[in-house]
Amino acid sequence: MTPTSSPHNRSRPRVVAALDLDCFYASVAIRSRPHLKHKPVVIVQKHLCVTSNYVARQLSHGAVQKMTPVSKALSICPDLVLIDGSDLTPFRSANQEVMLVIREWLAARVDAVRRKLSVDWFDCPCQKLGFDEVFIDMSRLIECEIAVGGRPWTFAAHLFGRTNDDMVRRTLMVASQLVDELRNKIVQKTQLTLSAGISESKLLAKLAVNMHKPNDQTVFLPEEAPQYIAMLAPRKLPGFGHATEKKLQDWVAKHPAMGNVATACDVINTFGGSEKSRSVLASIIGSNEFAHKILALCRGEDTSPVVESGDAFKSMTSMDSFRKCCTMDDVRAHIRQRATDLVTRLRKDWETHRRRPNTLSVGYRLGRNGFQGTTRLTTMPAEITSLCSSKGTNVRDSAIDALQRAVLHLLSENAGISASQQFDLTWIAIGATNFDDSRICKNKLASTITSFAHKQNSIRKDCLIGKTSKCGQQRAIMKRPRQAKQLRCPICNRQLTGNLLMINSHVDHCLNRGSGDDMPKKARTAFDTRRVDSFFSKT
Ligand code: TTP
Ligand code: MG
Repeated sequence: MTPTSSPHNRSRPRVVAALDLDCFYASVAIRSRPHLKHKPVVIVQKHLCVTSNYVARQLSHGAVQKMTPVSKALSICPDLVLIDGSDLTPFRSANQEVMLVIREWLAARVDAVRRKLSVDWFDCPCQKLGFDEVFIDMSRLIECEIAVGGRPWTFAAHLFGRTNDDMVRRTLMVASQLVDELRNKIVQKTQLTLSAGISESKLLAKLAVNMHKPNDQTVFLPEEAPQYIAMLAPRKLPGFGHATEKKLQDWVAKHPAMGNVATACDVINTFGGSEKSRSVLASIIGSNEFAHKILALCRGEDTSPVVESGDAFKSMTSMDSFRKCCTMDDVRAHIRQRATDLVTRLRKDWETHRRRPNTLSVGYRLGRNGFQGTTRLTTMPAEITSLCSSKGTNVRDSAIDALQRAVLHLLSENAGISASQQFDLTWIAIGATNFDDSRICKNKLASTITSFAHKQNSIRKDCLIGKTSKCGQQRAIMKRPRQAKQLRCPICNRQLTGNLLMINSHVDHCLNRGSGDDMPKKARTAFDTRRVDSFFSKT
């Protein structure tokens, strides 16, 4: 078992719990409509049932699983109850409720053992993954619980795998008892059920969470995990996404003599044998670092830490896609809806966290350009941030107006969306990111990055001059965008450096991978053939 890196006890086994709420959107919707509890219910976004409750999943005449098209779901079960899930507000709030219960419960447990053992306060890092999943690093807590003693020698979970190591067994046993208590607490406080996986790493905990669903939990005893993982299809591994699978399959189809990628073991045999084959893998998937991660995953190795993600979202995005949007009236109406949503959330966020975003991101897609979208960043206009942190309905409307203007301007500058042009807008995403503490925000705003529109103008101007004179070329170099400091990608939340062109190109790349913290999963999957690839890159 992997030891933790605590300076106090280097041999302490590591314990990670993965929690996943059951049929999350459906549970939240049914909670406020208790008469639907025993009926088959689906949550609909566009023409898709993004989730279904377990009554619908267990129908005797055919299951309605999540991600079933509505027409197909209705043909399976004409009595199905359809609930519109386009407004994510209730799901977002439910996520916050659950996180609060988890934090309070962990704090109470830590406080109890700390007093008994007279040790300093410590935190149990919690890492959120989307709206309904969270990893908790319980290593230190379990170590203290064992030191306090008095817990029964029984597992409170289904068991998978085996171990001969008594320390590992005892540690995961106590962890299963604690996670069971935590799950009961969450159900009692929120009426939402959840499932859990408990093991030594995020990888194994995440595999375990789906083994007994709903409302149950599984301990993955890790001794033979590599052998188990070797037989899995690589796509089953969290972190190994559809796009990676496709690239590898395409490559082996062209090079059948080189091996295959049907199982994790095949991936290791094909690409893990030598430096040369590893670099082939890196060239197929486009990154050395990622190739290394893929091979480690296939071997069942995962030492990635649970990174505390905080309760405040690092970025907020409001997005929608449409079949047809070719007139300025339609564009304005769509932008207004997204702007209203984002401003409402920014105002709520101000009330709770007293922070303001420095950066506005605008994503768009023109035509049926596959899943490719483009995102542009610009400084969040000071008018919007100050209106979002002031009280009053008029103020709110003014903030929406200002945001709508800023987005329209950016779309006209970058995507040629204007009354004089023909266009076919099929997706839009308006986001706020790069949040600052309000006090720092005042000074930093407008100075950290230069307005994207301004940059575009100066770059265009410089290019023209550069074409005509040597002196102009020199000027173009002189006038390159300044280095942007401390800018966060609104999608993957990484700290970015470089000029705005580089940053925008990173965001485009990221968007097409789709790893946004705050992006609903459907949107992520829609734009991202490699969504799950970002599982580990988030850590
Ligand atoms: P999941 O945890 O994948 O699904 P779930 O919680 O509904 O069901 P399970 O009991 O199997 O965990 O996703 C969480 C929520 O995210 C889900 O309720 C609806 C939403 N979602 C999307 O919007 N799009 C998607 O593609 C998926 C998979 C989920
Ligand atoms: Mg779930």
